[in-house]
Amino acid sequence: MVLATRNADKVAEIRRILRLPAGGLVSLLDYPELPEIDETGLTLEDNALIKAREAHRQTGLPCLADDTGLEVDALKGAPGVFSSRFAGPGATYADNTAKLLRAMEAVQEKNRRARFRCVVALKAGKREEWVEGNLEGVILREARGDGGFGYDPVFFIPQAGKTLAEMTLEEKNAVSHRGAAFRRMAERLAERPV
Ligand code: ITT
Repeated sequence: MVLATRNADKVAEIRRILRLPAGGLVSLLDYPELPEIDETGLTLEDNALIKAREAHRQTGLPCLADDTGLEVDALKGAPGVFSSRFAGPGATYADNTAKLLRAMEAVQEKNRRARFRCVVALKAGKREEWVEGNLEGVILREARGDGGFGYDPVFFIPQAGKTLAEMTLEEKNAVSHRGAAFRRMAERLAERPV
């Protein structure tokens, strides 16, 4: 199976979620010659399917894709499907997080709820399926911790008393949107292999 992503942070997490050995997960990082996939969809489901279909077309192999968005209630669900480009094309994780904190400066504590939503799509021959995993949390006013990636340093989990960036990889995977979604997809594949 090919994981249709070039995000090395996602690959590292997914490898551990699926308990695969080092080098045991092939991704588009292993196919540098293939062109970038345009994420033209308006929903996470659309973009996950676009990535899985296109990688399947390019490689001929069964493909899985992950599309993830941070939905902030006070921003009416933004950045959502635009999470990777919130601060513009080519934005870094730090640029996006800084823009998020600025946009939320005037938002009171009780209104800072947000969630990560991760959609994982499968494309194998004619077969197309997708599953979802969610994680609820609160956006802090400043970054805490240096683990994880993306918006993790400002995403606080009240039940854990930590941000995702203050968790170990195992702790994050046990509670995360991506952990839930990939475990669901692994169950589907165990019931009905490709
Ligand atoms: P691929 O499309 O190649 O998979 P990407 O980084 O563009 O890589 P997405 O389109 O799913 O992936 O963008 C989601 C963005 O949301 C990502 O760039 C991060 O900024 C953020 N993100 C995704 N998962 C996250 C996580 O577990 N924790 C924190 N931020 C995350």
